[in-house]
Amino acid sequence: MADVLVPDMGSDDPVDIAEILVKEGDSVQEEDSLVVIESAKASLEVPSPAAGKIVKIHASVGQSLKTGDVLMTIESSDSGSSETTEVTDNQANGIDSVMEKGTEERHDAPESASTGDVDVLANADQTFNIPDIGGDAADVIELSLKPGDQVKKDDTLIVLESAKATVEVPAEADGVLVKYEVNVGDSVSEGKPFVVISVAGAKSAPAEKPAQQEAPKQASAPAAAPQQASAPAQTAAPAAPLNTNSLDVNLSSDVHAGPAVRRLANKLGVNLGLVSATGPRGRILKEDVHAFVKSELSKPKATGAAGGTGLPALPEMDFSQHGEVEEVSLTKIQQMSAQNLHRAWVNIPHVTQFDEADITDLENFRKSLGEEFKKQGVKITMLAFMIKASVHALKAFPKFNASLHSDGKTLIMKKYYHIGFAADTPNGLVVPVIKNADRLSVVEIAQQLMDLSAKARDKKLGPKDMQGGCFTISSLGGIGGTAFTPIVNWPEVAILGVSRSKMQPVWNGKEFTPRNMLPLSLSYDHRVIDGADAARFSQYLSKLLGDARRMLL
Ligand code: CAO
Repeated sequence: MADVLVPDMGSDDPVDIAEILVKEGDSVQEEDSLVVIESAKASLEVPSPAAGKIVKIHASVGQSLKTGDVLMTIESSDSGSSETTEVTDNQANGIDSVMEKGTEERHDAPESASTGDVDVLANADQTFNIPDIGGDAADVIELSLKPGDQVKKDDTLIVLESAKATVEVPAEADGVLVKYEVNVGDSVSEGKPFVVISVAGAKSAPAEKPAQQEAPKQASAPAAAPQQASAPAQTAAPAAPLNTNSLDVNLSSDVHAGPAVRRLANKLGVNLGLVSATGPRGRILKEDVHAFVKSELSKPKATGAAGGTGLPALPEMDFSQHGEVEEVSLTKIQQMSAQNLHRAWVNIPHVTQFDEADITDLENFRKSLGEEFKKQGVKITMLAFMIKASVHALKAFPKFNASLHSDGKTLIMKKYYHIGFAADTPNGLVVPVIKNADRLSVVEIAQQLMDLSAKARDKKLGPKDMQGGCFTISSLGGIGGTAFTPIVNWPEVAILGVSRSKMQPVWNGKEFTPRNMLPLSLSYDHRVIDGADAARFSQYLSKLLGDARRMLL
């Protein structure tokens, strides 16, 4: 038996049980998430210390507990082990370290510099690094302050989100924020410099430039191409890719709120950007979210607007008056997909271009490879060829490998070719990304398709597996259907839907011949791509699939 305890979250404050992800009697694997706990500064999924069965759950949702309190008891499936093991914070992704270790991480602090006369007590720029975040990389989901802001020790500087936790990184000293070294959307890990603070009262040589001078200079300089390229992550329109880690960014990238508040807002469907903050430094408190909901509910329904968004409201329905019903919770992935798809749908003017490709020869070729590669454990599917062909089409039509800047005036043209594919899993839809598909052979792509699909089904995809996509393929060919209208996976500008191929009579100028025709449905962002571009792109793709030798050209 092993007791799972509340890990040290870096302070003596109680933590709330936000979610219990298992029930008594459930079998779990080592590292499966058991409970989500939240403090004022972080939320964390507590992992299982071992494979086994949940014998007893001692905590309930909403309960406040302290470090060391027992959350649940697990019977380890390792029957050889009879000792009682206590699961403690060392398995909880190092959150305690995040909170405590920061003070050891100060770098580049200038040594005390003597002027020859007297030491001058003045502000000095110090660069601070990302503290221990439990080994994994995490995404920057919020820059909580801006250059020129006064910083008090323990003020939140940035918010990070990894696969398992959301963490606010606090300031270690008072001062003035000079600049951030990272952007929202960046993936960071321990040791990466992330902020420069002009620390109050630090000793500095008088020759050193006042920290504040640097920020305005940067701001007024014309933006160079690389700076523009990183801009959308911070300021882009509120639509989001189908990954499981972007919810907070897109709900509220410009607001100042802790993980608990974000989670509450998420649960209530509140856009934090619309909530008035009453906390220090414009920080949104839970009370603010509740007040916002209350005020929205008290608004006369006649306005017909949902949450002040201008969208028509969908009324609450009581289906039980018509017959028996059952309420089933959506999985986390389903909830996030729903948010992301909805955002993309309402923000992007979609058009879908339908086409078909004659894959008779390609399919025969693919089948001829079957046995040979089966021995090597690789199944070469049509999707692998589609990915390869898409890379060629993106090269020929670079606008399809772009993202629209939030200013609506600039396209960010990508010089890399990362292709996502929609994968249907028992927990919902995910989009793993095959990186640098242009450098991979069809066989290597097929191998990665197998590996990433297996990871998706086993819930083993990390944030990195789903980030950075340029273009997505959603293949329903294995299931059926003739055509569909996929939703663009923002910030991409196009997505290719593939339906089931079938033998059809095709007129070759003299007679009808049986050909294997593959239906293609290309949805695109009409702000970026014109209908004529889409028709040309589809035709190009269709020709490539019709004669795969063209991919050698
Ligand atoms: N036409 C005819 N048959 C097809 C086909 C097509 N377009 N695509 C696949 N098939 C066949 C395959 O050849 C395979 O047959 P065999 O087993 O006889 O070889 C069978 O269908 C199953 O293929 P698959 O689905 O296992 O393999 P895949 O590479 O085509 O797809 C994956 C992999 C992960 C994309 C798929 O399993 C999946 O999850 N699809 C659903 C995606 C989805 O939900 N999209 C909607 C998102 S909302 O926009």
